Amino acid sequence: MTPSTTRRTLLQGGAALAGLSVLRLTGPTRAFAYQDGPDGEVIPWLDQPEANPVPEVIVRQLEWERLDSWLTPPDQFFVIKHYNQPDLSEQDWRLEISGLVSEPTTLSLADLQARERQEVTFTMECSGNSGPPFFSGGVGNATWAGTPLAPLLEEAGVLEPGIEVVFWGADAGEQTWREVTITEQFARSMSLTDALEAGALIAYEMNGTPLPPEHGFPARLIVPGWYGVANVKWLTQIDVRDARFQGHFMARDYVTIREEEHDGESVWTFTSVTHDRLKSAPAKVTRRDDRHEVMGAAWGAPIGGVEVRIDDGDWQPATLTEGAGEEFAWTFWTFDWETPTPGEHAITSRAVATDGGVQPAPDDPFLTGKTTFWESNGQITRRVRIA
Ligand SMILES: Nc1nc2c(c(=O)[nH]1)N[C@H]1C(S)=C(S)[C@@H](COP(=O)(O)O)O[C@H]1N2
Ligand SMILES: [Mo]
Repeated sequence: MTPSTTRRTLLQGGAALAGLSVLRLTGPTRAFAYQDGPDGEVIPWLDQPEANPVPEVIVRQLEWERLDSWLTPPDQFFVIKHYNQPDLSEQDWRLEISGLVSEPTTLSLADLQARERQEVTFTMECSGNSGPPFFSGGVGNATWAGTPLAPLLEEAGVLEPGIEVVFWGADAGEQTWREVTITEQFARSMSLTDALEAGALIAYEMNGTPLPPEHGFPARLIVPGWYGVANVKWLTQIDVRDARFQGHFMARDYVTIREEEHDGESVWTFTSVTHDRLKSAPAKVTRRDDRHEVMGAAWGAPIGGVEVRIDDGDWQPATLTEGAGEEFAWTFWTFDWETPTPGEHAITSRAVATDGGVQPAPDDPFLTGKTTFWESNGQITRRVRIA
C-alpha cells in the first residue's frame, strides 16, 4: 500500500522531461478573498496557484482554502478530461463485455442497477497533482455507488489465454505514433488479477446522485486506492485480451520514469501509474481572535497520524478529525498553532500510514530520482503571512 517507504539507492537529479513544461507555464495569479465566518477568518496562502495553462484538460480543481466538507460536493470535485466530453444518453448507452470471454454481454444502466449494489468512499487523486504552484487541486473525496466488477467478469467467463482487461471510454482524440496519426479512444487496462481483486466497481452514483456528465455519466470504473487515471469515465467497453495493452495512457502518458542505481550503474525504469501513494497537504489557516488553526487532509493509504512542522521547527502531532480509520478515504486533521509571531511562516505536513510508512520529504532519493511529475507525493510546504 505504501511503496513510498521502499528505500532503494537512487541517484539524485535527472533531466526534466519536456512534458513537465506543459504544466509550468507562468501567468497571473488569481486573487482570493475569504469572508469572515462564524468559524473565523481564513488567511489566504501567499503561494497561490499559477494560472492554469491547460484549462481544457484540468477543467476544475479543489480550492484548498475553501475545503470544509469531508465529502466533496460533485460540483466542486476536480475534473480531468483528456479528450472531448461525450454526450451519452441513458437510453442509448450500453456497456459491452467482450474479447476472451465465453459469454459476451451487453448491459444497460438499468441492468447494472439491478445487480448487487456496493458503495465505497474513496479519495481520488490525479497522479499529475504535483503540488503548488502548478497543479495542486487534483484531489477529492466521494462515496461512489455501483456494482462490483469481479462478478461481472466471472459471469462472462474469462477464457484461458485472457490476462489483461481493457476499459474503454467513449471519448477519443488524435494521437501520433511515429508518422501515423490515429483517433484513439481513452483506455486504461489492468491485469486480470488486479481487475478481479482490486475491489473495482462499475459506478453510476457519486454522493447519492447519478454521476454528473463531467464525472463519467452514465457509468465509470472506480478502482479504490488507485490514481485517477485508472478510473475510466464514460465507460463503454470492457475487453479481455491475451496480451498487455499499451495504449497512450498506459505506455506513453502517465508513465513514471525513475533513475535507479544498480551495482554503481544508472538504469532507468518506466512504470505505468497504478496505485495511490501516501500524501497530505495543509489546506488552510484559520484565525479566531488571536488563535490560529491549521487544517488539512491526508490520503493515499490508511492514515495512522499526521505531523506538522512550522518553519524549521520540530515535527508536532496534528489531531485526526474526520475520516480516521477509513481505508480509502482521506482523513482531515487540525493543528493548534496558538498565537504565531507576526510575519511570514512556512507550514509543512507529513502523513504517517498505519503500516508505519512516512510521506517522503521532497529531497528523498525516491522522489529526486524521479524525472516525471507523476506520483509526486512529497511533503507540501505552504507559506502564510501572519499580521
Ligand atoms: N474516459 C476518460 N476517463 C478518464 C479520463 C479521461 O480523460 N477520459 N481522465 C482520467 C484522469 S487522468 C483522472 S485524474 C480522473 C479524474 O476524474 P474526475 O474528472 O471525475 O475527477 O478520470 C480519469 N478517467
Ligand atoms: Mo489524472
